[in-house]
Amino acid sequence: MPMVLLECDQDIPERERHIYFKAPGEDSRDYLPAANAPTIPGTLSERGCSFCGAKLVIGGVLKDTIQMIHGPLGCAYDTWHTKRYPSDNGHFQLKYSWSTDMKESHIVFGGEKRLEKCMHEAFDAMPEIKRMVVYTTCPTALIGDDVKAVVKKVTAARTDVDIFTVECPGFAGVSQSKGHHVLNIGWVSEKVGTVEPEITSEYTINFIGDYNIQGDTDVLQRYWDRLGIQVIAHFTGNSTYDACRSMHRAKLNVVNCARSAGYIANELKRLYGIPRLDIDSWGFNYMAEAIRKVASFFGLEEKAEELIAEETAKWKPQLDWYKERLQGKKMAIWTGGPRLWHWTKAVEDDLGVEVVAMSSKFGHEEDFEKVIARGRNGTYYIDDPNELEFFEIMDKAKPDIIFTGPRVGDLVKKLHIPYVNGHAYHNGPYMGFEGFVNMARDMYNATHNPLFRLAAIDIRDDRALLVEEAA
Ligand code: CFM
Repeated sequence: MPMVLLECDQDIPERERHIYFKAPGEDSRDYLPAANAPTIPGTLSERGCSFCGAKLVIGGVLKDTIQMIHGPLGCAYDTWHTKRYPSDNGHFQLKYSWSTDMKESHIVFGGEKRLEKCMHEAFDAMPEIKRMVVYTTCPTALIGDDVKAVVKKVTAARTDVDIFTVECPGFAGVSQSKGHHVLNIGWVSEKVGTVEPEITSEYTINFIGDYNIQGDTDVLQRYWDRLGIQVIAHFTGNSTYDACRSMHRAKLNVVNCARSAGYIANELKRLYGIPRLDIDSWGFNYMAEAIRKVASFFGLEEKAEELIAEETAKWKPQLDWYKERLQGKKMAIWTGGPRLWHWTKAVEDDLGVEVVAMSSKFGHEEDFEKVIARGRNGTYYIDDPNELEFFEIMDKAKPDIIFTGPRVGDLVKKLHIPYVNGHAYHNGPYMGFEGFVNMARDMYNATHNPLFRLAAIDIRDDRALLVEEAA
């Protein structure tokens, strides 16, 4: 009985197809959870919308670009500043967001004029910024505003600007995953190949599917620099709009998040013949393996070994200190999808932590293939979970720590289980050698924090206090 029908799902038995419990000796190919499917009516999904997948995850990371969101104010507000992807130009992209603030009359009479006015206003207000991404949202897509025609007009009036249009309203797909796809394909077909980069090394890569969460990109950039590898474009951590237009000139595409950006790597291979190399950037073993793979493509094996030895000598003692104290702890990962397969073996091998439950909001079946192959027996694998399932699984799996976002994090607090932000991190970066020490430190601080035990005491009950004092 490897697929699981939870107690709370008795009224929506279709949910059984989405929850797998891995047992020894099974052929897991027979039991892949259904994924990337429409959410079942009756279940309160934790998913985001397709527009969010394009804007919050990929487009909004660009550090020199106006993000014009053609829709009601909430679409702009709710995809702004919840994600921490800093940049080396003063975090322009974190400070600002733009909305056409569509109201009822604009919906009735059309919003094209309003969009045109807003685009000019934004460029006038920020004269040093010459790049813009315009997004449609549910209402403006439904009323049929011709955004591309407006972009054409504005570009004709301002010859020094470049504008990219993302037509991916919230309802375009079953989750944010659709937004990744639309942005990837749109960008590679309309923008890649329109700028020529300055080539400074014979070893050139694009680093794809890394969004500089709390400085991840910066850590990896130091490794590429030491190997003498030039990064033509980061897609899109700490990146400029124009760097991403010159991706066609790299010799290799190195892919971290295959879910959100595997599409552009595949297209770059198809259109320009650039090979794709997937890596894992979290964890000591994985990071070393990644550096070896990239270096061996260019014949830089020796330099790679030096780098790995140096970084290991510097950070391994700290990692081991945490490993000693985290050994045997149980962990749940409740995020988007890829971090499940990036992390489960990394925390097991490098920290001795067992991952006992993993849920993916929008991963596809291929993500479940990867995570089930890498994950342990006796672990739950869940697609598109709801809140009641979360509580029931936590009760069964009993993790000591949960990696998830602030929304599920609030539920976690009610259970008096420590939580670490698995999306934007607590105190990152988490990638690379030093990053994984940060991740271990945050796990240690969370699991050893006495507040969680104290917070679980009902202070209305004097006896509980007495028991606590006696302890
Ligand atoms: Fe890729 Fe990401 Fe992730 Fe993701 Fe995300 Fe994310 Fe995630 Mo939150 S791009 S798929 S859409 S690794 S925002 S930085 S943490 S759910 S597992």
